[in-house]
Amino acid sequence: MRIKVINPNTTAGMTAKIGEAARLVAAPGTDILAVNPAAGPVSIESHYDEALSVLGVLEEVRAGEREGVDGYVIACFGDPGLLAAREIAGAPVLGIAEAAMHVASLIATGFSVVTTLTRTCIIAEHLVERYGMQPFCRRVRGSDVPVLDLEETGSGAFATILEECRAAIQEDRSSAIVLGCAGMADLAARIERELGVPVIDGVAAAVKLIEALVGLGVSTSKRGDLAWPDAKPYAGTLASFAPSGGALRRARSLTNV
Ligand code: 2AL
Repeated sequence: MRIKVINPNTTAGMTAKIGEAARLVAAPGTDILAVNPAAGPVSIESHYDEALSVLGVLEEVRAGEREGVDGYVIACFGDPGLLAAREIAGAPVLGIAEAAMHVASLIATGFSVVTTLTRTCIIAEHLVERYGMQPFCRRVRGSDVPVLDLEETGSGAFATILEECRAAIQEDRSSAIVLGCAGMADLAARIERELGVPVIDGVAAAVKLIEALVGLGVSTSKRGDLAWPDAKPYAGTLASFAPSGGALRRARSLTNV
């Protein structure tokens, strides 16, 4: 099975770290393709960054459909472009926020999200609502660690995040932590050892859930709103993004029959 893990920002070092975290949990026989778009923000820390990252995510999913990958992970905690990606993919697509929150809700009655800049808390809070996680999510906490500080040894990011996680356990009545950034993927095991509660990294959670969905033989429904977008032309510099009505995937599955 091949899972394409898409880092929606353009920082290659973070993509490599995300790939390593994915490979650590992947089953034997699962290949992880960790990629990032060539163009776009170096980190995603605002609604604007997030909106502009979506084209790169969709470009990677379109390429993945041509390559015939078996599943996709959108490895940014805002789950940018998730439903659009599902529309254009025949294989299952998961965002790391939805994967992490769902896993946390299965092993604890209450969790806190610990994320990067406080200004991004609203993005996670909107996702808590969208995924129906209000009964489980006790609080979304900003650590005010910038995303790219997670790439710098000596930035003090680990200590700051650890203290925010400790405060979550003490103050929020939470019994699990969801890490609110793909750049924290390498911190989960250390924080878990320090605090003695489950710490969920969405990259690992999403990879295992994709393996489970593929194992169950289920994928995104192509009936209703997640059906292939209707074919139509797109104008100007976005002409290459014009939907083909799912012709590519349908042609491939017909040849496979
Ligand atoms: C993220 C993330 O996961 N990747 C990124 O660039 N920004 N999320 C966040 N809350 O800062």
